[in-house]
Amino acid sequence: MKIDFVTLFPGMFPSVMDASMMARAKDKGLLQWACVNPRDFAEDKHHKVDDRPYGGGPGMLMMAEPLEKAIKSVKKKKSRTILLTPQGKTFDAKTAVRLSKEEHLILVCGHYEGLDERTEVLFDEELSVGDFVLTGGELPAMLVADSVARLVPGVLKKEDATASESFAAGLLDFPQYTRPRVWRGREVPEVLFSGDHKKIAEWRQDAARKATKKKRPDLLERAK
Ligand code: 4G0
Repeated sequence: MKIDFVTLFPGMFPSVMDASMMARAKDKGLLQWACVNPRDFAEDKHHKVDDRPYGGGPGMLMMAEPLEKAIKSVKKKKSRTILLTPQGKTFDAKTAVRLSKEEHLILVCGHYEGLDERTEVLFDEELSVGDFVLTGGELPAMLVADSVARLVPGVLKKEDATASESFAAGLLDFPQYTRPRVWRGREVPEVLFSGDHKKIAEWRQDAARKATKKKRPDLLERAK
């Protein structure tokens, strides 16, 4: 998969996109990424990318022209172009699975008070990572990239991949424990030492259901 970020702040990306899992995906040749800056496509001498809203009001808007040129410079036949905006559909595990099957994502990061409304024709879809406003779409874009990249076949070790499906299936993961066997007087559940894999699997399924009911009852409601 290739991911192009359209952003006025390309300096924000390497620390996240070249760390940990993303680095692994890149090293294995499963993921490439790059940034394209609309400012490089602004044709006036000040490289202007924002302007004041017609009709008045506070703040600035991103101009259509530099954004369109930046997107066009990376767009291919099979690209999917996505705007990160508080006005988009909420991103979730199911969306991540769908996007992980694309060969090229163009993630467009808005800034200021938003974009000229007419730029909507540039996007295949609009996504939000939650009902709150940030100073820019960069963090949402990297969040989407991380969540999608770990689902690209070969990026995760196989066992982990199934864990992610459990969220898509509407349940939290089962609780897990590592050494020491007792911590602050709290013991690891006895069944996990039984060596009985069938019993352990049953315990985990039940524990996942209980954890979901306690921490995220809304997920169980939605599954009905
Ligand atoms: C476009 C996404 C981009 C429009 C982006 C703001 C939160 C999210 C931006 C606006 C963002 C999110 C209309 C304020 C940049 N903030 N929740 N900020 N408007 O995914």
